[in-house]
This record gives sequence, structure tokens and C-alpha cells, in this order.
Amino acid sequence: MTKKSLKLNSVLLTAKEAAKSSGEILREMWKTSSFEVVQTTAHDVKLSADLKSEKNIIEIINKKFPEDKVLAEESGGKKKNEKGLWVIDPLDGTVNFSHGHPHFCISIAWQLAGETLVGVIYDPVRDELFSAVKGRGAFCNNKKISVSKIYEIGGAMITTGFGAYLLESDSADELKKLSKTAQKIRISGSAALDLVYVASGRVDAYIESQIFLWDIAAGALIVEEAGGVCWLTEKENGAYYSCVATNNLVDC
Ligand code: LIP
Repeated sequence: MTKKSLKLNSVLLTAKEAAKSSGEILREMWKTSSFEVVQTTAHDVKLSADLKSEKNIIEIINKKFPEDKVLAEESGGKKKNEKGLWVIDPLDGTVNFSHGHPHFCISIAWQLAGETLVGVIYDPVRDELFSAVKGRGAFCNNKKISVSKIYEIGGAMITTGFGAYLLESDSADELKKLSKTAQKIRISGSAALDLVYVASGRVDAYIESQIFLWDIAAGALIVEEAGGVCWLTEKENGAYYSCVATNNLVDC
């Protein structure tokens, strides 16, 4: 086994450990509603749960990979193209979580020089751990997953998300068009889960026009390793991205 391959194994194990560990924290806080609202902004909220989960993940990573850098939703920053960069969303689907809605997750990616080589997404309510290492396939709870075989847009279920200002942007028109051609459009509230649902064939495509790297880095790799495609377009010098992920068959 090469040195790089050994490193990727160890990154994967650490990402899984951190995701599961924060998953336990979030599950408990969600079940007992034991979290506080730290900040409210237009169409969004920051919870003590986001902060606690992120602190826990970073502590676990720092112990194993003290030389690596971290880009995480709550601590922010603008790092990219690092030798080893952990891209973390400690709670994707925060608004769902704050309403007691059981659809949220933790997303952790590891990048080398800007390329995602490891991705882990954990849904603590359903106890589903999605993972991928570049070139080794995609898995849910260690079982191989693959994208759907739907190829006609009329038979496709498509997920999307609304950024704070989507209704003022052109993408509202694109969505309007798609709502007439696709079988159904769904809004789940978690981009990371949308992506792993594309990867596991539960939906056929996911599109969102204003999304952050921590929401989509891990999921994009998992989609590709499951046989799908994912186009990420950098906007405003990497401040946010637009994302289109499909089963590589439907056109949207
Ligand atoms: C959320 C995304 C969701 C998107 C929201 C938000 P958060 O992430 O996963 O799909 O539409 O605007 O960014 O803030 O819950 O981590």
C-alpha cells in the first residue's frame, strides 16, 4: 500500500469518527431540544448545536492531523489549495434542526491541493453514514451505493435549496421552467443530504445556485464515486458556488 493510500485510510477513519461523535451530540440536543439560538439573520439561524458540533469535530481532527488546515462553517475563513484541508459543515440543515425537523447531517471533506479525496456525511437520525474516497466507490453504512437509472426529465425527482436571495436571482426562472418539466421538485433543507440522496438513487438530481463549499464538498465526491456527475461553479472568487449534480442521465 502506498503512503498516500495509507494517509487516505487514516483521513477516512478520522472523518467517520468525528462525524459519528458529533452525530451523537446533535441527536441528543435535537431529541431534547436542548440548544440555544445564538444568532438570527434573514432566512437563517445559528445554534449552540452548530458551535458544539464544530468544536468537537475540530478537536478530533487536530489530535490526529495537527499540521492540516480547517475551513468550517462557523469559524469561516477563505482557505483553499492547502496541502491538507478539512472542509466542515458541523450541522447542515440548521433551520430544519431548529424546528425539530428530522433532516440534517454533518458533512466533512478532506482536500489535497483543492481536490476532494475523502468525503463523509452522517445523518444521525437515520444512522446513515455515507462515505467515499476518490477512486474507491461510494458507500452508505459500508454498503456500495449508486445513482438512479432514470433518464427522462419527466420521470425525475429533483431537489433544490433556496439561498437567502434566490428569489431575486435568475435561477428562480430556471426553477420555474424545471417545475414544468420534471416529475417533482423537492426542497429538503440540507444540501449535503440532497447530494447523498442523488448518490444513492433516492433522487435523480440536485441543483442550487448559492451554496457554500462546506455544504457540498463531501457530497460532490460521493455523487461522483456513485457514478453521477457534479458541476461546481465558483462565484465571487470562491465566496460561494452553484452546484448541479445528476445521475449522469437526466438533463437539467
Ligand atoms: C443550508 C443548506 C440548504 C440551503 C440553505 C443552507 P446550513 O445549510 O444545506 O440546502 O438551501 O441555504 O445553506 O446553513 O443548514 O448548513
